[in-house]
Amino acid sequence: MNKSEIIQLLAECGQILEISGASPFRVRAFQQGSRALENWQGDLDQLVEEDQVTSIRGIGKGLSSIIRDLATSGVSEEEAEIRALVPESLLELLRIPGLGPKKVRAIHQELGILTIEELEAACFQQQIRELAGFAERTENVILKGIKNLRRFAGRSLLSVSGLVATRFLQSLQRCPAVDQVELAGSLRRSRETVGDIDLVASTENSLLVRQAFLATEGIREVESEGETKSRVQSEEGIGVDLRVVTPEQFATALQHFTGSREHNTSLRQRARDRGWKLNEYGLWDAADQPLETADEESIYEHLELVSIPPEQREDLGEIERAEQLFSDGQEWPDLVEFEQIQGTLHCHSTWSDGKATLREMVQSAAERGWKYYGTADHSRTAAYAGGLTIDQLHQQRLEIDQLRQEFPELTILHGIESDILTDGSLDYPDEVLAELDYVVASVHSNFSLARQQQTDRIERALRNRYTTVWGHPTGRLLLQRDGYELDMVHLLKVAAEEGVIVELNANPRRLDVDWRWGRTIQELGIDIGIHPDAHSIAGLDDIEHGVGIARKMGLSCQQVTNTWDLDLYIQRLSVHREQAAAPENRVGESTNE
Ligand code: DGT
Ligand code: CA
Ligand code: CA
Ligand code: ZN
Repeated sequence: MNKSEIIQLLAECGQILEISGASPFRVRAFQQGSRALENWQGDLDQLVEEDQVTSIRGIGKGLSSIIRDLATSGVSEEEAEIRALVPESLLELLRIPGLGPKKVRAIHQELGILTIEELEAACFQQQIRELAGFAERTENVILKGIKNLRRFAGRSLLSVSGLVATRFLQSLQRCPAVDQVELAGSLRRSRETVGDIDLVASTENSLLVRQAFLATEGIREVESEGETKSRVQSEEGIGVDLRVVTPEQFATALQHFTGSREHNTSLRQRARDRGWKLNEYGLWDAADQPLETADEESIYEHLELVSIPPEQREDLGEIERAEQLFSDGQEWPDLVEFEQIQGTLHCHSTWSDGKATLREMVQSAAERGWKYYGTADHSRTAAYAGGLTIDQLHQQRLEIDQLRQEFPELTILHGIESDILTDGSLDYPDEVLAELDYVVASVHSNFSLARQQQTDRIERALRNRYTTVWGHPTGRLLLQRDGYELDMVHLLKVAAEEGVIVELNANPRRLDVDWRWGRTIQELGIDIGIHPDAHSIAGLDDIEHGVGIARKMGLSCQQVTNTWDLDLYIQRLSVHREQAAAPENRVGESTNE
């Protein structure tokens, strides 16, 4: 058993013990042990061999023998005993947001509930609200959680599947028999969640390619294998499809397996209208003669279309657009690219709930060669996240003054992520907000307000002259919860009118605002900011996911503020304030002309 499996297993043991009512001391030993192993960087197998597992801080004798057994034989007597303490199906209940081990224990003990289906029935019968520590509200939360669990089952985040895909891609790229290999499917189209990973490879020797694929690290199960098609389940629980084709078929296969299904249907219809035939194996004209398809571009060109970027292939009008561009002799306009990013706003630090200090974050921004970096910790109402008092905000300013001297090449901007309070006001008085370089206004509470109320609340915040950016507009958490109810079209119009930048939150759990609003955003001339909402140095890397979604929105670098040069960027941050001071200058249009 490998390290990540053991980490997972120890954490599960902690949960089982807690459900079973074991001593908090024992529960904590497993929780801490799991975390300790996760934070420890090193070769576990070697440590086990040398019988040095207790040298990891936070792992005692008891745990170390479990870890040793698991690492060497994959089984542990003690682990099996712990597993036997509670029915296995109770662990499934933990996947429902808001249900921790303590609640699951109560539900099981009081009502004898074992499965998600039984829990759902108990909610409908209003039995849960009768339990001590539960309320009517809990029933609704559980029901919604169950619904989401079913709806999202089997999909994974762009970030997770991206990592898994890279692992398989690299192992194929290292195989000398591979001619070309590419990512396809929803991941190549930069969808916000992914059902399974699709890879397409070309070769003259499919056996060697299949062997390389199956030799990739981290395969839980081989579901099928064959000359052209193989499918495995990765240890992360993600399916990986590999198609192996001949070099001549590569372009049409890649096009086909990139999809989307709907895009392909329209494209095939276009071929059929000419009496041609298009499928994953090639393109044939009316006389059944194969047409040259060396790359994807040539497929589109034969069909009198300009080549459409993969992110745009969703059958949402892109084929009509490609036809128009082709007949006008133009190309698909350039979409924003990661290399164009010059900095960002909306990053946290240990001043609030971040894991890295402000200095470490700034250092990393400087090392990335960024031109500007904005820190935006939580505001005072967000007590759960260590929100800053006015006093702390002033102290933070002193540290920033110091860092500005140390990092003269980087423009450090002092901002705040202000909670939008229930009545739509921001979290500090105007004179405090006025001292800041910018304000990201975000909703972090009262998610369940009625649609009109929520819309009014956010509108009020967007109309506040100190609001520079509308942070994670819908508040959704992918695969967990939907966003709050709001009138998006209306609020986007308000943002446009007020000159507020709309955030594309690049945290892979958010990717919010949703890319489907791309067209409306462009029509309204809204400027987007791709912000990582980073709580650690690694979190800054999330910008790349945001860029993928921005490309899916169809945005060019002109529409993404944090690709702009420093001067223009700084000017942009004060547009709302200045406009409010001089209403006759209202723009509401992009200022990047
Ligand atoms: P996913 O995996 O649910 O996130 O979404 P996709 O788009 O990756 O879907 P997937 O993995 O089923 O198939 C990858 C692409 O292959 C899909 O976008 C279009 C193409 N494809 C696969 N099976 C079919 C099919 O039965 N009919 C058509 N027209 N296209 C297919
Ligand atoms: Ca797929
Ligand atoms: Ca697939
Ligand atoms: Zn936030």
